[in-house]
Amino acid sequence: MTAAPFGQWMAGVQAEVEGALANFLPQADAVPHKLHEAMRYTVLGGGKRVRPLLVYASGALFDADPAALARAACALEIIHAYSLVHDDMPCMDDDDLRRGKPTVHVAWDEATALLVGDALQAQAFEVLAGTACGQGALPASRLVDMLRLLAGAAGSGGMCGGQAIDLDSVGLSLKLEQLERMHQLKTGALLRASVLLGALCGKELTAPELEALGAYSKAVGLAFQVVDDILDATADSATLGKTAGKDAADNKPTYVSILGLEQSKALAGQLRREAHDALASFGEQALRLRELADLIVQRKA
Ligand code: GRG
Repeated sequence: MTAAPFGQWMAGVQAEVEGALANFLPQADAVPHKLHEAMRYTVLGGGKRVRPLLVYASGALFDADPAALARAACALEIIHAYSLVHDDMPCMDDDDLRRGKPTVHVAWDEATALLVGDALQAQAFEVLAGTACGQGALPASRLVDMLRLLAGAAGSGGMCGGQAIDLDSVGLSLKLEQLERMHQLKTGALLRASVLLGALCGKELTAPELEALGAYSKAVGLAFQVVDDILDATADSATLGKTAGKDAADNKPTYVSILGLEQSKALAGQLRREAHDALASFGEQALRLRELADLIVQRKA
């Protein structure tokens, strides 16, 4: 059977995830209204949904259960959304535009933004833990592995750790390896968790399969950040839906500041090839993961 065009597959996953997110999040008319309204404002109706797309693409390789995939995809997107809210706060990046809308601390206030992030983080684990029962239930031991994977990717050994290093790096001239380490934690850890959680929603993985997915995730995670740095330096705020040129204005080390624009573009191309190579043993089955690597490198926002 011929696979659907990539754009059609992507729109289908995005719509499915949007519906599932709307369902999993607390309703805005439930008390406390303000917090729930701000949580829904944060998560719904925006973003490229790259992490859910990776979950679904990876799950397709392992005959993953659709209900489990939806929960894993939503858990990752909710963690990601919380991180954006906290990252935009005045104590961190101090930004007033996200996904083309005022940031949460601007639309409401700082206390609400803090609570939205806290509540979303807890919500993500509740959503993932729901995989234990009902449709598409996974064995308890598998679910514990998945919860541990998500916690590790989000915590001080992953995204939060990378953010801490990022905040401490302002004004410093980092070496390329140090920059890479920071981004592997800050952005790469959640992208890797997306690929692995998608796979864990399906049949048992072999060690070589796990290794191949790890190599793919590493290449894609770094490519995502290299392209993010390129876009920050070259695109405008309206296209990005967030403030452009912020890295240079904040005196942050980036791939563009260390390598220059042309070498950064070459590096993104090289990482895309590495991502494709890592998938060789999966053959045609890995079509969506290959297409996502291309999207991550070729994206304009
Ligand atoms: C505050 C704990 C904590 C962590 C923050 C994710 C993050 C860590 C900071 C965001 C700042 C930033 C611009 C990071 C670069 C890469 C990145 C995660 C960009 C935003 O992700 P996209 O492009 O956003 O997937 P959308 O809106 O499409 O979901």
